[in-house]
Amino acid sequence: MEQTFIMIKPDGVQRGLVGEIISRFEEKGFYLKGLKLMTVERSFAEKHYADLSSKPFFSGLVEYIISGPVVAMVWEGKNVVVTGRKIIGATNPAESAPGTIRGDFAIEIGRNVIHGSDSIESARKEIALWFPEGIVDWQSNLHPWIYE
Ligand code: DAT
Ligand code: MG
Repeated sequence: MEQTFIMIKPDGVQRGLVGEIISRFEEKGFYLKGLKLMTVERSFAEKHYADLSSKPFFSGLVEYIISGPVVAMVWEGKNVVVTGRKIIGATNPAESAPGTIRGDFAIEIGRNVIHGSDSIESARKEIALWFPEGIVDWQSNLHPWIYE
């Protein structure tokens, strides 16, 4: 089944939003397949955001991501990449709808609490980067209550 990479950024961890964010994905019906709290080095953050390296905000973005621990996760489910982005909300919290994570918990683009893969291909790359050890293989017994 489809998987996505979700990361709670340092502001989300510092602000005590880890449980709330995990709950939103869990309650939706997605399956938690990977989870770890970690700090990342500059070179790692630069690799994660390599596609944005030419942007003027790149160095600030990297400083922010390395400024404290983050929670790296893999979530699984039907259409989890696109639906995960909907749960997260628009990149700029000023435009994120209420009810989305960024819409409910963030104000500025440079403190937008959470990352989610933007395509199946980026999810594949990001999961490989953040979980080189692999992820736990387990199946939820709730499956027939969530899928028809
Ligand atoms: P998203 O995180 O919604 O996938 P993105 O991949 O375009 O957005 O950018 C990655 C992060 O970079 C984003 O979460 C916040 C920051 N960012 C994006 N555009 C920015 C901008 N115009 N000014 C400042 N920071 C920005
Ligand atoms: Mg992105």
